[in-house]
Amino acid sequence: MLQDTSFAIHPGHDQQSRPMIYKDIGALITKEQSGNRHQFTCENGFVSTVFYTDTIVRVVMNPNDTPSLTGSRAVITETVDVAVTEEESDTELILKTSRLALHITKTPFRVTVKDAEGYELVGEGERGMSFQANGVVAAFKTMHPADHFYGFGEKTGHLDKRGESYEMWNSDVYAPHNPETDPLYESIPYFMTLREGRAHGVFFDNTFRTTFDMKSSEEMYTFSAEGGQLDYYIFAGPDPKSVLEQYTYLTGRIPLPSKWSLGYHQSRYSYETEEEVRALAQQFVEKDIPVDVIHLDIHYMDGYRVFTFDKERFPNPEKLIADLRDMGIRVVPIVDPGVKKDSEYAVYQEGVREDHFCKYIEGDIYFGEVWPGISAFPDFTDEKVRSWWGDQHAFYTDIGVEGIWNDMNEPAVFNETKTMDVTVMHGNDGRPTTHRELHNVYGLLMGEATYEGMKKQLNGKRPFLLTRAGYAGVQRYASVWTGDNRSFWEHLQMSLPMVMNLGLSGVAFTGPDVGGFAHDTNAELLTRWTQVGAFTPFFRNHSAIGFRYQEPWQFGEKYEQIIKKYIQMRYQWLPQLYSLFYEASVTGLPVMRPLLMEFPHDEKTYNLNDQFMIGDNVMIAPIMQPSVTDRAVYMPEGTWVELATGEVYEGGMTHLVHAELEDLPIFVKQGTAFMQGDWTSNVDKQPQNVTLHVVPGQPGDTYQMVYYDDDGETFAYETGVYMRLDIEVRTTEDGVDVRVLSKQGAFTPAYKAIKVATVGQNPVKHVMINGSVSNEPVIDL
Ligand code: MIG
Repeated sequence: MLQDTSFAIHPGHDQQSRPMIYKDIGALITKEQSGNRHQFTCENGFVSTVFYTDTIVRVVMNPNDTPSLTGSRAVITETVDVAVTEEESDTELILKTSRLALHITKTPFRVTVKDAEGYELVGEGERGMSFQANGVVAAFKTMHPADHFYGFGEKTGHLDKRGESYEMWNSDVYAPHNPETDPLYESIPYFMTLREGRAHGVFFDNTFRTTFDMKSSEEMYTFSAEGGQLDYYIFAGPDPKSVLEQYTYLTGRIPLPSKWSLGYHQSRYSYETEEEVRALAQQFVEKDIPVDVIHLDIHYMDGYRVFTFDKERFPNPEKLIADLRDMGIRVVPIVDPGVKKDSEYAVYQEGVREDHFCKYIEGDIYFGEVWPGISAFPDFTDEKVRSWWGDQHAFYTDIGVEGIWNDMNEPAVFNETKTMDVTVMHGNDGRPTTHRELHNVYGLLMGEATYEGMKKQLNGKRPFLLTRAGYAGVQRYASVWTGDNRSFWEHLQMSLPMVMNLGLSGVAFTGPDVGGFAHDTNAELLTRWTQVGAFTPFFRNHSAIGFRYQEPWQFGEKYEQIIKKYIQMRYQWLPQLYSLFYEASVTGLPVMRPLLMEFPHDEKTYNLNDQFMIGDNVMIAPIMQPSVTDRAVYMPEGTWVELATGEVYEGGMTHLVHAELEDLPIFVKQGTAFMQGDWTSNVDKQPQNVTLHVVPGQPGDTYQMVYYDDDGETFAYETGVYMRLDIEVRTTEDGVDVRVLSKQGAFTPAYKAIKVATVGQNPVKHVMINGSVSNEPVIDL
């Protein structure tokens, strides 16, 4: 029939396969300047450059209009006054700060970013800023033979991303998580390049679906987006740590977490009744296995309606929460964004009446199917909705909840596309636009709503938020777990580079489901995974419905004892970990680090996937294969002491290290020190004794560290109620010399002194504390 109508000669018929052509920005025509901002009009579009600091520059290209510099959901920092000098010739323009130089050629318009010494960071050559008629914007950048790429948030595969390409589109991916599975739940369009020991960073602040291609060419890498502006920031470095400090200066750092959130978390999809939760808690107490948090997955709700409890399964949640709290355990319930379409359900009623749900442009609410059935989705892109949603959490905080777990916030929807219709219109705080543009920030803004709401309700206590989806800046509100992995050894292995790259992307508080979520775990895997989990920033055992239960005691006495030992070890290390979390909250540096962060000049570390650092001096080399009790460990520069055996290893080479199932190889660099506390009981998490363990090195070795402590749960530290010790440890001819260089803050811990002990086989005749020798050395507080 169609042949008979004009449809037969529809103009779009042959358009599908037409290749899209990139249009180059073309030659520079005119330029203007106002303050930190330079504005360029080119043949085919417009470019702005803005210096944020002397080490951060923003470049924005808009094909159609003068670039807009507002509206970012990731960036929280304004520009500062930066001294910029300008040199111009017929062919070139150079804009320079003390640390960065933009070399701009005029015909064609190309921007190459160098450091002050003229070393190229991000270069453009034959191709530069480009776009397509369909709205795609793209940057083509020179790839150097020695470039290695890191970051990109939550990605599978190895640490070094050279030779890979990635997409950013928050996606609910149940279980596969193969090396090629991409994208996952988080979109962090940021990476760091490491080239011969020197590092710089690039943040592509575009919330559309973006692509990063370090694979298709050896000469060039590209990043592109389906729409919006080509809007990116370059961070000068010059080393991995300064790059991350610069990136997190722009997008924010983690809030200092409560101590309890750094303890062990037990979860299951789901502990289905109050009795089950009580019995679970009781088991931990009886077995004397420390646990700080039990998570409640979706079964606690009444028909999966958020902000409700199922009255049969959980008849008295307030009492449950209070009783668990007396046992030293907090309850963290899950909250999904989908609100059940049910005209008798208060949250839905209010959402409709007050216009809080995402809608099509024509005014109809968008409905999608998730756990509760047909559901509406709050429009977190509007402040009024964020504050409404935040307020709803009084439902939980009123009965003693201090932490929330956000799931399904990509948002995940049970349909072909796995998410909301991209034509849905968001309010976006007065700048309405489609879900296609804002999809990747939905989870971030739900996190903001939840965190800020809880913070208001908790009377000065620190909220804990765990999220699955996010965008750059998510670290300001939430810790991130890496979603639905499986109980495979391969997933244990892959979790290390994934968590390390998240850390390099500003998200310091992360971890995978220990033991694996889907699939049946087994005794050995759970044991080895718990050893790693004891040192990942977020430490939660979680498993899926229909698969084996995997609490610490599920595989018999032998395994239970080993698992218990490592959960306890987590608590012994808490003083050290807490100090590192403090550092992360101040500098953005992750707690768990790839070796390249500490040894950026050592190329052997550039793609070292199966070892990691805790801070700058502790290295962990876990066993992540079945039946294996020996492994190769690469020791970077220095001399390393294995904690359990006292064995000393020379750096700059690989050693074979033995580790039975009960052993986790932990090495500390000689000439450094670390802090541990006595683990006491489940209820009282404040350490009674804290010990500074000094690992003597060569005479003259000096090491500086920060020890931080406070009440662990309130914001009192913001008004000075904390204790920060800057400690220097020096190895002398016949001993060690420990000095407190400074003590700050008004917090007085329960322990009155810090013991000082030495580790390893170097004979130590005496320990000096602040200049005097002592037989029982302590740092008095
Ligand atoms: O796909 O709430 O990633 O941790 O247990 C099911 C049930 C939805 C996905 C989460 C998982 C959680 C599960 N959720």
